[in-house]
Amino acid sequence: MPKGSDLMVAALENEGVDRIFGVPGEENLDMVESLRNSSIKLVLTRHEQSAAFMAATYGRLTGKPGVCLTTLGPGALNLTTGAAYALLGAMPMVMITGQKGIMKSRQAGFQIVDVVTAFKPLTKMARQIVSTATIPTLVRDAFRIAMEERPGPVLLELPEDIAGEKAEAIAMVPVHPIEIPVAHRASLDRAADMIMKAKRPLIMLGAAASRPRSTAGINGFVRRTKIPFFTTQMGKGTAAGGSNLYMGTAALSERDYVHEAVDRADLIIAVGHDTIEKPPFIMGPKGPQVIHVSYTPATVEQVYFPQCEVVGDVGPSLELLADRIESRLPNAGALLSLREGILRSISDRNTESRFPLTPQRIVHDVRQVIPEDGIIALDNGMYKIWFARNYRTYVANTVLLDNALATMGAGLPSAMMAAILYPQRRVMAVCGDGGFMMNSQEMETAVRLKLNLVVLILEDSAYGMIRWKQAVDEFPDFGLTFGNPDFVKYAESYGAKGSRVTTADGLTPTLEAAFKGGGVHLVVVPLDYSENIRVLVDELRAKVKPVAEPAE
Ligand SMILES: Cc1ncc(C[n+]2csc(CCOP(=O)(O)OP(=O)(O)O)c2C)c(N)n1
Ligand SMILES: [Mg+2]
Repeated sequence: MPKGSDLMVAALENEGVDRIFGVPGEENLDMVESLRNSSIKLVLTRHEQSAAFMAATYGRLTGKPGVCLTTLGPGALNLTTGAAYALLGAMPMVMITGQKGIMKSRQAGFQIVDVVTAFKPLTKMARQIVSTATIPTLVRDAFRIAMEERPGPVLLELPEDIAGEKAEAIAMVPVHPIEIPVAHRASLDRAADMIMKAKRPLIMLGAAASRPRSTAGINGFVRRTKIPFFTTQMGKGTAAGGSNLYMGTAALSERDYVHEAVDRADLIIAVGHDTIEKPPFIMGPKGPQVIHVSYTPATVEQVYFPQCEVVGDVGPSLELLADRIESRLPNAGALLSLREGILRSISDRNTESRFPLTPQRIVHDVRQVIPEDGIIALDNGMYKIWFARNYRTYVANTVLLDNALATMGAGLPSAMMAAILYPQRRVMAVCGDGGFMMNSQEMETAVRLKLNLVVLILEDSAYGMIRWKQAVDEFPDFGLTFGNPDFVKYAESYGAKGSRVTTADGLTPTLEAAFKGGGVHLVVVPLDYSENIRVLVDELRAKVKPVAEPAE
């Protein structure tokens, strides 16, 4: 006779789950035993937060929910940041948490937190399982909800006594594919009409354009219409950045070089834009008109209020749109003349031999050692803006960055997930010295899993991004610097390798050697953030004049 946890694990197998990330507690012991007898691997992490970051990244990269497991109270609460990461980032994830028995309790209130209520605002669905009979349907429903557009996290709480209870052998609910409807003909006609009338059209690729299912149709649309495109930070790579239609990435909201094109455009076709991202441009009364093309309708914001919406499965809908307008766009390339100037300004001084290295040089050197399909996963810090702006991408989802919750601490776990999924590709985590230390304990997990992974740490002994904002706002330099461990010894203490870059020309060969050597290799490089003010404040203020009146 099966017990509740056996049904739970059978339901997860029915969904095709191959790994569960987490830290069990005593309330999960039936579940752990059922996992031992299953095809699913239990991957222990050293903090629940990183289990959630890994599961969310699994969802982001595969389109299928990643699964994580924790105990009740303290373990479950450690998932909150990961849940928010998946919710804002639209990453499908299923969290399974334990709980004390619900039929009788001999431990009074010990460790009990109302986890389901705590996770309501952080999930698409949060439910306690109260009977073994409902396990197959609840699990099926949880996976469907996590995967449905807009994807996100769900939580199932499995109390200890339900997990251990003898149960009837209940049949699982078979899984079948679901196609997303294609956009309505009327909306496609309206959008086609606007695009054909546009004098200076521009395409923008946003976060939802990076869904694994989206990417093929988007490339075709760009190629067939020949309209130049730019990307948001999370839309990087969806169409090849090496193409002669790439105009740049909007890492700032206005007045960067790419905005020279945005401000001159009279129409922006925003593909997959999700307003959880820091705005890639600011709509105003006089700026360009916007067509929103995505799986779900636009969220209207002060800075984003499209005049036309094409809602449906993005790839096939764009194919139908391209059918209507291909070869009928005399003005398609109107903004292309700006391309060379924008890209030249962005790559300015990127081979400068200064030590400590400049952010531009670091981005340049990293690109040298990462093949087109190689993956970099960024943590959050000042360097994210430089990578978003300067790093050219050729393949979708090869820059994993979080411009949604923008939490520190996810860089290493998300890189680890990418290294597990794509063992044949080069994978690198890029972390600040602040963000790395928020989940650095996972170096042990990476070594234990025998991953091939390079972890690049950018050392400025500060929470550099906040220190920069402090300076821009003309506050005195205060309260944002710290000391670091000896990162090389720190890596070695985990059984990983460690190297320190000590010259301007040392980064590329050190990274190359780290990849060639295999295993987990931490590389620490000191960087000089004085470029933040020189480029992102002084230079842009002086050189980039807004064309349209900025919105209030
Ligand atoms: C969990 C979390 N805490 C605080 C912040 C606010 N924050 C954003 S960037 C940053 C500094 C990051 O420092 P570091 O990782 O060293 O990167 P740097 O900017 O120095 O390159 C801070 C504190 C955040 N985004 N996430
Ligand atoms: Mg730092």
